[in-house]
Amino acid sequence: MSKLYDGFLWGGATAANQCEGGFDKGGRGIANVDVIPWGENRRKVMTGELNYKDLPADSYFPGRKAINMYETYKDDIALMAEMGFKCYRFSFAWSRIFPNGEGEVNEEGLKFYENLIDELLKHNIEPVVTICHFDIPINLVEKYGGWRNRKTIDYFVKYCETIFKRFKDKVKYWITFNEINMILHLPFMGAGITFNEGDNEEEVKFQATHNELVASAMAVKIGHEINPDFKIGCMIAAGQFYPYSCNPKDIWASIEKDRENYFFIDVQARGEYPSYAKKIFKRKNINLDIHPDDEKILKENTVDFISFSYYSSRLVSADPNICEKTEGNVFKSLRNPYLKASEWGWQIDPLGFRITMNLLYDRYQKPLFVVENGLGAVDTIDEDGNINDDYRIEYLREHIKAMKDAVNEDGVDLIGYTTWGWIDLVSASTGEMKKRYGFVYVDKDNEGNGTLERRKKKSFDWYKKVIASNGEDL
Ligand code: BGP
Repeated sequence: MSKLYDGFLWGGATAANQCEGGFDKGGRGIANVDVIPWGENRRKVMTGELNYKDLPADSYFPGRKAINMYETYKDDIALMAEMGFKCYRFSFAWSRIFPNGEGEVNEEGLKFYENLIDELLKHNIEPVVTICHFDIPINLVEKYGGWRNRKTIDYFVKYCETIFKRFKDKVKYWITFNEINMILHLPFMGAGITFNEGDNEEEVKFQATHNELVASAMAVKIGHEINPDFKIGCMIAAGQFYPYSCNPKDIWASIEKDRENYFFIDVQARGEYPSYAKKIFKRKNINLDIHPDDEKILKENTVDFISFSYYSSRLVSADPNICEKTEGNVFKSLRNPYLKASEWGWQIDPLGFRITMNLLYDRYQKPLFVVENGLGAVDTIDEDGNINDDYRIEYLREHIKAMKDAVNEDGVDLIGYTTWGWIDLVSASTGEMKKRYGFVYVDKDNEGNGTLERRKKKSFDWYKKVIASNGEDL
């Protein structure tokens, strides 16, 4: 039975807005993620179709308190240590460090992350920090329009400089923007964008994208100046698009769909806008404000590694009559008759994981880092108090096998693997607690009721064994 190489970074992942809570504690400012509600309005606010200011007064915002890791991080880190985590991927809440995005830094916020990082290091857990996981201080949204405005680049760079300097000897792995391709699908969540009448919405989204791409490259630049040993990566919501059939029209459709996602990494890993993108902008009359130095900054500051989330492959057809759709990480896909799906309709495809990793590695030839993979499912507690989540174990087992094949059989250079939501947390797409990913159960429901008590699931000991055997004992 094969294992992974010594030093492989096994661990788990979370994001501040989905686990931390404490939105009004420690001097933290309000962010876009605090005004995204649970329920039927969630999607409309995330896409910018509904302005959060027009929400009903009794809306419930699950990210504000989440699972309260702000106060329980020490106990939670002890659970990670018990599982043998080698790394923990988490995000800083930008508005905890710069409450308004501009102006003074909040020392209490920096201190909070310093304490958390020290606690990880005490347990020999390598911190992997996402600088921006879907959040932006609301002041930058209201005053400048979020990432649609170039000014936001400067505030982001200031934020990066502050954290890089503070943690230069404690954090090595940094990820600039989580799932940067989400801007095109959920522009308010991904970039703090709301739309005005008369906007060319595509142009606004691609301008925000350009601003984030430049900001990401600037972060790489100053990060490497502050500590040349930093490893700074990009992050994409990955999952290969398959063609529905061998009809060349389907093949072409799949190439075009993949480019919508590869586009971001093409810029971040190769350092320039791909030629197909320039043609698309021209055809769609998208005119971007690109400053003279931008191209140089992008070219000279490509990422050190490519991180990605993988939950599912995707399927596309050129034939509009083939239209049975399924859900999956916000990306619409046709239903693949060869695959089973999760309770939320996300299709389960471990071989697709190997395929995706190979294609990413072939295309960029840079180290990869799997920073999200997992199964969102409903868990039930038995009469004797156990949670037998065999379905989760099965999902992870098959994906880890595929990942080992990509490394050991195909030669993909892979830094590590962090499962999404190692502890139950608020779902990004639905705001639910019921959609659980964790090895650790958290007592909280969709409406916000519960004791927040933590309870190990069956998968807890299973993952512990996987890590201890370096992926051999599955
Ligand atoms: C990704 C996000 C995460 C996470 C995950 C699972 O899109 O980066 O924040 O939530 O998907 O998705 P969901 O929570 O919608 O099930």
